[in-house]
Amino acid sequence: MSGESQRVRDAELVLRTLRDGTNLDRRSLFVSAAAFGAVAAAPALAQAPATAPAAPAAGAPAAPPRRAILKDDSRVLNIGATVRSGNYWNFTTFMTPVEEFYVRNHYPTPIVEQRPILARENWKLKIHGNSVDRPIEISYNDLLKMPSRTVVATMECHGNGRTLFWEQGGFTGQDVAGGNWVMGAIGQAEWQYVPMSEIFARVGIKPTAKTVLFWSGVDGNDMGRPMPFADVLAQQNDIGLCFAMNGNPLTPDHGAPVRIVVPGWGGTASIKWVTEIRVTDKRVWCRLNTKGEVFIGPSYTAPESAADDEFIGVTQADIKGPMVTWMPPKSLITVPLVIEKSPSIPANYPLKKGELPRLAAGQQTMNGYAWAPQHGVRTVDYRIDGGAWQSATIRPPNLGKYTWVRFEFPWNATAGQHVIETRTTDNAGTAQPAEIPLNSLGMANWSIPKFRVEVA
Ligand SMILES: Nc1nc2c(c(=O)[nH]1)N[C@H]1C(S)=C(S)[C@@H](COP(=O)(O)O)O[C@H]1N2
Ligand SMILES: [Mo]
Repeated sequence: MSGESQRVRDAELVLRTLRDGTNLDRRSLFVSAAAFGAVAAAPALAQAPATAPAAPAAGAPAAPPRRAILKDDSRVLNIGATVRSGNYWNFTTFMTPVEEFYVRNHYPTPIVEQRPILARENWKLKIHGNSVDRPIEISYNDLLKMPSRTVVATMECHGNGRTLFWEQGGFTGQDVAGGNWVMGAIGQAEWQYVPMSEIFARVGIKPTAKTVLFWSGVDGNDMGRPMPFADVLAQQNDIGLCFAMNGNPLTPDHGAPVRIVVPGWGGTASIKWVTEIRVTDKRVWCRLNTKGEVFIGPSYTAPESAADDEFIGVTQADIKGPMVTWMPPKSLITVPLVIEKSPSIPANYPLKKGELPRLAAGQQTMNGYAWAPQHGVRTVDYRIDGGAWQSATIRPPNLGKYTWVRFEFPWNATAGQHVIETRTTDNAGTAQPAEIPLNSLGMANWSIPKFRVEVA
């Protein structure tokens, strides 16, 4: 089957699944594995007590400071002022509820009261550039009138798994800098979007097109990212202007009213609060593709720029390494990773520094997630205490290459400490490696994760 017909088939399956409930109804995609009748003896994790907030100082209470992220912190992991990770050890559902979805902001979530352009009735998107035949400006209502599609896809920050450099890669906080996401900067949602193919047909693209610049400029004046036109064209039905997540309008934290979604690429390509798309015959450099979200290290070579390239807020000297693109194959089991060597530990992490998660002895089912959005998941393997690799069972549904799959395997846990490793192999035959070379921003660590547990 050709890639295109496979994709159309996947899209039809998703639509049938979500709209008509032919195979599964929408609700079933959000219920836990146990409710599907899978073996229910999931390991019980010891829960650390929540840290009590500091008591307010005596006197009249000050007005609460403006929150940088609006969603409720009770269901996400607070790893920094503008960053929330997912509590992946609690994940059970195929789709990630929006309230449990990670948020990665370079600046505080912009709110309508401060940025009126984000109100649906004010929002405008400019589509222009020297490789566009008929520049247009469209409103939110114009966008909703255009043909849209849905895709069920993971969204993952490139920095997800940075923790593995510190905990098992032998690197320090000096070698690798950035937020300690652990493994929760990933979620899966149904994204509804107007595909770029519609936009391109409407404005007309000249053969000179080299770059598509997706630009916000609302949360911060350097927030936007160029994508090679050829890469957008190759996925022109899958990349688009997204206005709904899991069937509801986007929330402010996730880019309301409209964001870009680039399925399969690291989250940084999926520009939130988008206001402008520019198609140009120049290569374009800005913070995110020069020094912000790039591979910097001895095994990577920085790309070279040409004399007529365009620079937005950066210079040639800022080009430090190749930009991040597709997310590689990865896997996890729903057990919190032991954190003992990382430079920091998230305040509301369920384990203290160096503490191992505790499981009950006996026969149980271990659950996990695997994804490989460039080619799709072929197999998932696991091993215990460095023993032989064995096949995990992949649980349906699997809605195509952009979706993650849940997997499980039985384990008869005996008392003592154990190490569980998981490994995804994708449909191109690429398997997660034991280690990956250093990159100082800690991007895309896809090495085999080691989950240490204590069985009592
Ligand atoms: N305008 C804007 N878009 C942005 C960002 C941002 O800070 N500002 N962060 C990017 C990064 S690095 C990621 S990983 C994703 C996160 O999307 P989410 O917060 O909806 O999960 O948004 C991307 N789009
Ligand atoms: Mo990101």
